[in-house]
Amino acid sequence: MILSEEQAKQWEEDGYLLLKQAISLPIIEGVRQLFSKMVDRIISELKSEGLVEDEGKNLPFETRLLKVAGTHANRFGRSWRNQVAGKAVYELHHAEPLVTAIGEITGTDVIGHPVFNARPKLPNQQLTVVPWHQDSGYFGAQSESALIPAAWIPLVPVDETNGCLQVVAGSHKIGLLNHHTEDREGQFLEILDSLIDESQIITCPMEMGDALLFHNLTLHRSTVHTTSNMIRWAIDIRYVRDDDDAGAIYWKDPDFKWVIRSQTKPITPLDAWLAKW
Ligand SMILES: O=C(O)CCC(=O)C(=O)O
Repeated sequence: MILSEEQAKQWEEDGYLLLKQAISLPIIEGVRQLFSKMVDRIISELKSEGLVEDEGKNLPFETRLLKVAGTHANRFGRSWRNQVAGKAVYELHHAEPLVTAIGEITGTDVIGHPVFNARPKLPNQQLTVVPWHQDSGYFGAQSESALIPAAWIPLVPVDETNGCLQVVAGSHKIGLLNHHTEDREGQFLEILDSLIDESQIITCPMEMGDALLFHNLTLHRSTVHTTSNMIRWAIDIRYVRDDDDAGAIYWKDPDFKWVIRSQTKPITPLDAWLAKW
């Protein structure tokens, strides 16, 4: 077993778990490089439109999109998926000991969920302020009884100044709440702030290599990024307990199952997964 008794109990009772050093740094680096290629494409596009001059080719991943694109970054969206569906993301879903921990949490074969998001969060950017929500708010009511654990993985060190995650401990036990959208830039689904038990809010600073696991009913959000000089990069990925209803957002081919670890089923190869995007 990878998870201690205490960790397993925390998952059950609190609906979240911070796994320290769950992913090796070379795997994290692979994801950073994949996202850097998307930054290259964004900056080339802005350059070809005459919106930027210096492409900042020597700037680090932590600052380039901010320093070169600035507010033009907004038009490329609050999160990316299809644009960055590449080998490094597949490998991240296979990372150890994360996968073993997920298998212990679900108690089944490890099955990948299609929803993942690359999230560049720029300083003081309203577009990427994510309000309180449960992931099942997006997946639909049929996912309420499913187990769809998320792993939120920072690609830079994060804390309360640059928009780390907050969770509400124990909120996975209150069932699926009503979600709505407000007239805000990101148009995220959200719940009423008055439903939050403030005494249970946990702020989660993290290092690179850490993964924050949370249940599909656990309330979470990310706050404003208040530093001025770097991008908070993160990726969130998901798994689903085998044979659970993975929700409205699932592969268009109902027979496709992304098998990540199994004793009895063949493991889905990279090219089969890539073909789904
Ligand atoms: O990364 C963020 O800012 C928000 C992440 C989130 O809400 C999620 O993974 O569901």
